[in-house]
Amino acid sequence: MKSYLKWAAVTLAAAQLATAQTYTSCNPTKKTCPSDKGLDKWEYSVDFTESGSLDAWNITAKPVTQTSLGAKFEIAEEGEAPTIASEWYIFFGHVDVKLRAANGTGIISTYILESGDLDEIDWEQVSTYDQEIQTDYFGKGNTTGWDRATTVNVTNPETEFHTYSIDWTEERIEWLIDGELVRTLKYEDANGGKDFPQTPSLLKIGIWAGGDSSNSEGTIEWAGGETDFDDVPFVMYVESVKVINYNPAQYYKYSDKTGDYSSIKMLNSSSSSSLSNTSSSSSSSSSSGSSSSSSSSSSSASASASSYATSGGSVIYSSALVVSMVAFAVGIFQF
Ligand SMILES: *[C@@H]1O[C@H](CO)[C@@H](O)[C@H](O)[C@H]1NC(C)=O
Ligand SMILES: *[C@@H]1O[C@H](CO)[C@@H](O)[C@H](O)[C@H]1NC(C)=O
Ligand SMILES: *[C@@H]1O[C@H](CO)[C@@H](O)[C@H](O)[C@H]1NC(C)=O
Ligand SMILES: *[C@@H]1O[C@H](CO)[C@@H](O)[C@H](O)[C@H]1NC(C)=O
Ligand SMILES: *[C@@H]1O[C@H](CO)[C@@H](O)[C@H](O)[C@H]1NC(C)=O
Ligand SMILES: CC(=O)N[C@H]1CO[C@H](CO)[C@@H](O)[C@@H]1O
Repeated sequence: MKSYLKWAAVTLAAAQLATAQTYTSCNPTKKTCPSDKGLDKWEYSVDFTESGSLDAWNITAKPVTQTSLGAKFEIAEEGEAPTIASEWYIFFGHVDVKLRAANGTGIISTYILESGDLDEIDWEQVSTYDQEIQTDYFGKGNTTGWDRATTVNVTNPETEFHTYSIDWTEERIEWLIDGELVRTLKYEDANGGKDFPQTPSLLKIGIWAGGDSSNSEGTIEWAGGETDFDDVPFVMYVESVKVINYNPAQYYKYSDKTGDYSSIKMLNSSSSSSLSNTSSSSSSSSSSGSSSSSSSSSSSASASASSYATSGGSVIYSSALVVSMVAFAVGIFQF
């Protein structure tokens, strides 16, 4: 319920957002963007207790290291906000992240799904509150309103590993802890569907200091007080990640600027012949109806592939960008 406060911080920092971890380099509801690179298989999993397991991830802010307890996200001094991101997008799916949150005051252990047009689904553990975690979501970067976040009880999240899950279909989002359902958001309950997260999303995992004294008062309050950097290190461990992509494809293309899931085309570029008639056989058991959005087009597949390769264009300073940053707020502290 308090998480709206954090957005206040960001406006101030807008000028610094170019280095944000959580930004959109191109918002497909505002202009034509390169396609998103998809996870083109049903299932992906990684065990971060194994050496080399971080290699397939984009470490967008250091330090993140591989250890016997899993991927270690360590804040050892003010300004650090270690973060990793997947190199692919998923389009509805199931995510399990087994993690042990950081302790301290004002340290946020988080993972989010986030799309190019700033749809977002969050888990956020605020270290100040030792037996809780928050769920949250945003649709197309809309941060107005007061009722998106919820707080959920969880036993000892900072000393025990728990599996925090998101199960995401075009009908509803479920948040689960160790397999137990703790929240359901229906499509129609998110501003009539308009603000329901529904576009291909990256997975981002990280920690940051919401209680950094340079943050706004509102952010520090949300984080439960100022972080005392004499207490470092603040450490989150992520043991494993398991992802099911309900609509596997090599590329996702926004066919218009609505940001509606039905506008997303799923493309496989390598074998264009096998594309057009795949009628989304993605055995999406829990995402009935997804096939309606699966019209793939072989002719545009290779074009989208090459445009993706040349992606990485300039950052757009949209208001949505400003907004999105905060779920993670990472880049603010990098100066
Ligand atoms: C890794 O992250 C950086 C910074 O956010 C981004 O520019 C780059 O495109 C990402 N690489 C991949 C493969 O996603
Ligand atoms: C977290 O740190 C605070 C202050 O240092 C301490 O009082 C508390 O017991 C710690 N909680 C856990 C779960 O380790
Ligand atoms: C943003 O969210 C608020 C609260 O749910 C809603 O009233 C408003 O219409 C939304 N704005 C847009 C542009 O969707
Ligand atoms: C969550 O924990 C608080 C404090 O222990 C307790 O009062 C509340 O009833 C719990 N809520 C649920 C849903 O278990
Ligand atoms: C793309 O290829 C993957 C892997 O073969 C397959 O699972 C998926 O259904 C295909 N998607 C489309 C839209 O053709
Ligand atoms: C069985 C089937 O759906 N065939 C279609 C495959 O795609 C081509 C081109 O879009 C259609 O013409 C076929 O009808």
